[in-house]
Amino acid sequence: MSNFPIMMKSFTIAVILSTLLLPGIRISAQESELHNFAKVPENSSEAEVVNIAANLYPSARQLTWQKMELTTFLHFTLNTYYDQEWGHGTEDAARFNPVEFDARQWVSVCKDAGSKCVIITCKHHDGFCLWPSKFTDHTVAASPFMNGKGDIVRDVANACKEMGLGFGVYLSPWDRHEKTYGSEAYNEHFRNQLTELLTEYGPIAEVWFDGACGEGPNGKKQIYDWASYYKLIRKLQPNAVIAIMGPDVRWVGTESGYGRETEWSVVPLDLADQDAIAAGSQQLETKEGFIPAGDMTAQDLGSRQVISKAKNLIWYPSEVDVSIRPGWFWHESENDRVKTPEKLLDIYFSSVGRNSLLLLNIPPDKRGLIHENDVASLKVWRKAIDQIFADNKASKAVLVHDANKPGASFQSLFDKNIDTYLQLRDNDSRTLEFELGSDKTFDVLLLQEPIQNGQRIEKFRLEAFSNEKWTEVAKGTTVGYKRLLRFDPVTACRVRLVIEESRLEPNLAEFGLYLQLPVASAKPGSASFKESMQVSLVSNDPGATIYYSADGSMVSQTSSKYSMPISIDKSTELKFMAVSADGREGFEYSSSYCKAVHNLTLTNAADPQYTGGGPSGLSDGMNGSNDFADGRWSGFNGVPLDATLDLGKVSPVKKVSISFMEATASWIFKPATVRISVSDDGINYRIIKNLSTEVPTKDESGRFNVSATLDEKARYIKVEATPVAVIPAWHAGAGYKAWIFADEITVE
Ligand code: FUL
Repeated sequence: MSNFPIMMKSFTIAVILSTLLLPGIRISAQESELHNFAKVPENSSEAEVVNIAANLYPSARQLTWQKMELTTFLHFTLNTYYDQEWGHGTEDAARFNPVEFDARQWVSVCKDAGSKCVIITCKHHDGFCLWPSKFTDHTVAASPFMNGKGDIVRDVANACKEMGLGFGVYLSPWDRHEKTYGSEAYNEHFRNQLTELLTEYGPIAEVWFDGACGEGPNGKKQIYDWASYYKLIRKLQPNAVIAIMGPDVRWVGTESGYGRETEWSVVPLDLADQDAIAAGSQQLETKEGFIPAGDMTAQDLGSRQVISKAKNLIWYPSEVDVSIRPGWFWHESENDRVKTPEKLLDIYFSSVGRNSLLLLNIPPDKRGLIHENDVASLKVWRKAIDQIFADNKASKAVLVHDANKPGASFQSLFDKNIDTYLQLRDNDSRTLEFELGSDKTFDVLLLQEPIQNGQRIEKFRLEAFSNEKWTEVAKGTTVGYKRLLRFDPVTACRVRLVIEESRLEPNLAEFGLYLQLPVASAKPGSASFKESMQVSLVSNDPGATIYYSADGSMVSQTSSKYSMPISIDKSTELKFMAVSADGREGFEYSSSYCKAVHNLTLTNAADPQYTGGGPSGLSDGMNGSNDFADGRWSGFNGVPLDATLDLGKVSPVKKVSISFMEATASWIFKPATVRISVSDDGINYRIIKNLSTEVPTKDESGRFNVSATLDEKARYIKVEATPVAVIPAWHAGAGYKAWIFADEITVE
């Protein structure tokens, strides 16, 4: 583990989920029905196993699900009002009152973002139901929301229907409120609630079961009767996929938004009871279901090496779930931590572009609306995706390839339809050479396999012909439903795709070459200065025009056009955006330039990664946000903070304050000691505050503010803070140097 600040939350959840996968269940079904499940005969050779894997393909419901590409989660419950992530089950329903609730706003925001299905937390772990369930009192009916007459689930289901989106339900098996939890009666209770949701709200596209399983109100854990839940779902909503703790859709294994580079949809399913597996597979009108086994967080789930040892193989595709904010639920304090459109785009490339479906969480706020910041980020994100994928540079390409094969038509590679595809029957045809017509510039490769016939490609590369030679520009392993690769821009009029390895003959449904959006950047980036400074704006696209604003307003194509370095002599936030010659707008970026409030000197410079904007960052009039990496915080690793402010002349001083960050999970501790002193001559100091803190004994986060009030005159102010000696024994970084993060020193 490095000694840099790191985030640990998703790791914790990953562990919770991965350790809760349960063993199999005995149920029966006809194996002959199954084409997404196969038993591997004993003593099969690797080639035979690979042959079996390459012939598995998704069920109709799995295929429909995969084609959606993007779905959205709505996490909303009493947690939203209690500012927490996991409720205890004891929360008061009287607090639940989304007075501006507008399900149509929720669903239209999701739809505009490109989502094809909305999944709502009908019941989270706290047991509070967003519909008036007849089987518990802990529901919206007991809340002031619409005088107890409301039904959030119904309104969201109706809005989805109206706007043509699928509707899905998250029903947490773990229930910290329900008295019967921990007994067989709870299984009945859970089935009753499932039945309500599956019979009273129209078609259900997805049922999402969480793996988190803790204790109920009486301290007992529940043994879930999964098979009976699956049976019920298959009976009442046969088209619904059952996700995560379910047979149809697999959790990718992290909550980061990033899938595996090599992602196979066929993975081993090795349970002891063969009949149970056969019966439980996610097939057609299958009788019931099965519990997935194994560690979903492993890096390699489906390579030849892994499947050659399998006794059973299943088509079990991956879903990437991630929240647009740090938390799954809305928190006021996270309004400024909504993922940027650029981050969301990176997630898109790394989930949808890695053979997974992206399930993006957009949590409604206390008012009952999706917050403006989330809406704004989603809009720009969607526009970016649409702009990038609007123009396939290969769509007019001529395929230099013998296409006279049964069913072969190279036009099928550009028709955005995986039902039509090219069959690559022999070794010679595994190199597809395209003439693009003229020189084209591109930096994205898109490939899709017709997964209705299975997933086969194991290794490929893309080469471009320029300067009279072929050069490799990208390479990858699996393709599956969709593979997107980004690389440095290439200009060429001929390219070739070489499929180097495949399980049986490969099929290719789509081939695309695209160009990402132009990027603008400032040189230098955010900084603080004493008198004035010059800032240049540049773009990675030499033909792009850069627009900027210096008054905090959003940049558009009516903002100032950049032509020469900008001179800055007061604290300014510059915003800028590049627009390509063909009118494609890049993201808006910003850099802050802060004029030093006071002359500041540091005995130990801040770590180069966390300079707080430069040598005056601790006294530039700008406060750090809740994100230690926002560029405003000054970080000191294992060395004391020793700052001296010079007010220029002896002046009245009433208060001196400084803020520290505490984020022990990221190795950032509050200082062990803090001392503030003042002086008239910079030599003789009078101490006005001196304190020591206790070393934390568990993870802690937040701000730690220190201030001193006085009523005297001084010219120099000194702030000294020492770090804890080493990270304490209970911590993963035990024995390493701790960080101090500080911002901002204010003098009143
Ligand atoms: C986790 C839950 O514990 C979180 O609260 C959230 O619902 C996430 C999608 O799944 O397991």
